[in-house]
Amino acid sequence: MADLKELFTAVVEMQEDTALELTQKYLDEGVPALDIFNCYQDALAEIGKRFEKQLYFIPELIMSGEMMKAASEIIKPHLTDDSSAGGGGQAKLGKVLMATVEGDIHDIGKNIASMMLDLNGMEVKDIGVDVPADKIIDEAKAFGADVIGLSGLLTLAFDPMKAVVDKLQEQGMRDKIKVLIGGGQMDEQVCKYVGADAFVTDAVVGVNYVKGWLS
Ligand code: B12
Repeated sequence: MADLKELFTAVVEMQEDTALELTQKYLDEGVPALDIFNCYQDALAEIGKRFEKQLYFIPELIMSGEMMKAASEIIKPHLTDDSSAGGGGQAKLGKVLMATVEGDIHDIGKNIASMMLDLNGMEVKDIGVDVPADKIIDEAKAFGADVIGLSGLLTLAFDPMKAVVDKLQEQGMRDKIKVLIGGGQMDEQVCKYVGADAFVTDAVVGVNYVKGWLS
C-alpha cells in the first residue's frame, strides 16, 4: 500500500482542502481507491480516539464525517473501474437490505458498504439511519432480501441489532435471511450476542461474506 501519511495527517488535522486535493492527486497517480478509503477510515478512527481523550469535540466529529463524504464522491467513480471492486453491470446476484439500527445515526460506513455491495453485483436497498427493528423486518420482507446488513457504531447499537435477529426468529424467518453486522465496534463477542451470521469492520470483507452466501 502506498504511503498515504500526508493524507492521514491532513484528515486528522481537519485540513479538508488539502485532504481532498491529496485524494485527487493520489487517484491521478494510480493509488488504488481502496487504499485511499482505508486511509480515511484509519484517520477517522484516530479522530475518534482524540474525541475520547477530549482533545476533539463534536464539531471535529461532524467535520470528519463531512470530509469523508466529500472524499467518497471523488473516489466513487474510480471504484467502478477498480478490479478489486469488479462485478458491475451483470445480473444481480441477490438482494441486500441495509440500515443503520435504531438510536444510531452514523451512516458513512453503511453508505460505503452499500456502494461496494452494489458495485459487486448485489441489488441494494438502503433504508437509512435510526431504523427500528420492526421497520427493518417489514422492509426486508417487502424487498425479498436475502441478506440484512445492519450498521452500528455505538455500543448502544448492539441491542437494536439483537432485536432484529430475535424478531426474525419469532417470525420463523431466521433461516431464510442472513444477517451481517458492520461497524468499528463489531467483534466475535458482539456477533454472538446479537445472533448475527457474521460481523465485519471492513466493507470489502462484508462483500466477500455476501458473495459466499449468495453463490
Ligand atoms: C464521524 C463520526 C460521527 C458523525 C457521524 C456522521 C455520519 N453521517 O455518519 C457524528 C458527528 C454525527 C457523530 C455523532 C456521534 N458520535 Co460518532 N463518530 C464518528 C467517527 C469519528 C467516525 C465514524 C466513521 O464514519 N468512520 C469511518 C467509516 C468508513 O468506518 P465504519 O463506520 O467503521 O465503516 C466501515 C466498516 O465498519 C464497514 N461497515 C460499517 N457498517 C457496515 C454495515 C455492513 C452491513 C457492512 C457489510 C459493512 C459495514 O464498512 C465501512 C468501510 O470499510 C467515530 C470514530 C470511529 N472510531 O469510528 C465516532 C464514534 C463512532 N462516535 C461516537 C460517539 C460517542 C458519538 C456521539 C454519541 C457523540 C455525542 N456525544 O453526541 C454521537 C451519536 C449520534 C448517534 N445517535 O448516532 C463514539 C462511539 C463510542 C461508543 N462506544 O458507543 C465513536 C467511536 C468515537 C469515540 N471513540 O468515542 N459521530
